[in-house]
Amino acid sequence: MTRLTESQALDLYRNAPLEELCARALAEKESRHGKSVYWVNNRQINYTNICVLHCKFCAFSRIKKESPTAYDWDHPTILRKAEEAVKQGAQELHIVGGLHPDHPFEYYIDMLQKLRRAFPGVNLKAFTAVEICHFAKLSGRSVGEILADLKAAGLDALPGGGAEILVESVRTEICGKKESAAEWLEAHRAAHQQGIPTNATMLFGHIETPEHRIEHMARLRELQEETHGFFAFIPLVFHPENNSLGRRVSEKASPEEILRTIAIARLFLDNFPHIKAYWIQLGLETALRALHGGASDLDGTIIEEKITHAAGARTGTGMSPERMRNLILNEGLIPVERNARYEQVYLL
Ligand code: V47
Ligand code: SF4
Repeated sequence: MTRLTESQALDLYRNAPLEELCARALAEKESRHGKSVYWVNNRQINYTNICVLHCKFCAFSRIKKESPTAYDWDHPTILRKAEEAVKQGAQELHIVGGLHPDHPFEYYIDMLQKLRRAFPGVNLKAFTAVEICHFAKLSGRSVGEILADLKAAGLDALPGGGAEILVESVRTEICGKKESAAEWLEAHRAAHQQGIPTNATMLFGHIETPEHRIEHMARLRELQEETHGFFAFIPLVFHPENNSLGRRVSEKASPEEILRTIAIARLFLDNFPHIKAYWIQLGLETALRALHGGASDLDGTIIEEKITHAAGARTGTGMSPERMRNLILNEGLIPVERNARYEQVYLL
């Protein structure tokens, strides 16, 4: 397939009939992955909701440590949650949280070292680019040094959060104090250069336009061309409850809009191995439809999730591995269990 230009992608996004768009994206997905659909037995650990920022779309964070709903799990609590997951066969711990004002960088190194020592076989997919930049600022060190120390402590991969929309005008509107688009991309470039694979998200369905979404994907495609360090692209559906942006945008993206976004991502991001249908945010029904329209990954069993649920997600959280496998089989597709590094898991 010849590479889509931004204007061709925009034209397809706006004008192609949904069925045709999905069929084209499915053909592209099948040419790489056949009938396989990847999933992971995982747990999210959102270790604190205390955050120095106040992004307008975020219902999860608390600025004041004294707030009755603020929390900051200590290391024994984090280890207990990890242990519960590992006992259930988890291959990945997805660890992200707010930008805590006080914890020194050593606190996070200590967290990873304890987890690595206790659970040598589990992948640690931890800290978004925004957290990495926060650690760098707090400790007065470079992003590269921070990543090297985290890798030595056991980090396997970075999750894709914090990207939002990688267009400065939109970023200023929705999360003006957050790292810039260039800083987010630079942190991922630095991770890839050190052999740390990462994912990339896109928060859509708020004030951004289709042009912004394509520009976002274009910046990712460009970086991927240079580093080949991204595994998956994950469209995140803006949830409007309990956050100030939701007062301006009260409707969630429709299933059609979601399916179009997944399909365009598959076609435009031709150098990304995986497009993820994150069922927690898409809703299970739409996530399963997306498997027939370009998506190759369903994310995981999750167990616990706080960020989207604070903003009104109704999808529940825990899903058993058996249900995950059966859902994929029922779609006529082949479930492939993976870890955070997309290595296939063979259960003995
Ligand atoms: O960074 C915050 C987003 C992200 C809202 O890398 C919201 O495998 C919707 O990054 N509505 C966290 N989204 C989730 C995330 C993620 C999820 C699954 C897999 C991976 C991966 C990464 O959630 C945040 C932010 O962009 N978010 N508030 C909201 N109201
Ligand atoms: Fe803090 Fe992340 Fe929420 Fe922004 S999205 S306020 S950085 S927890």
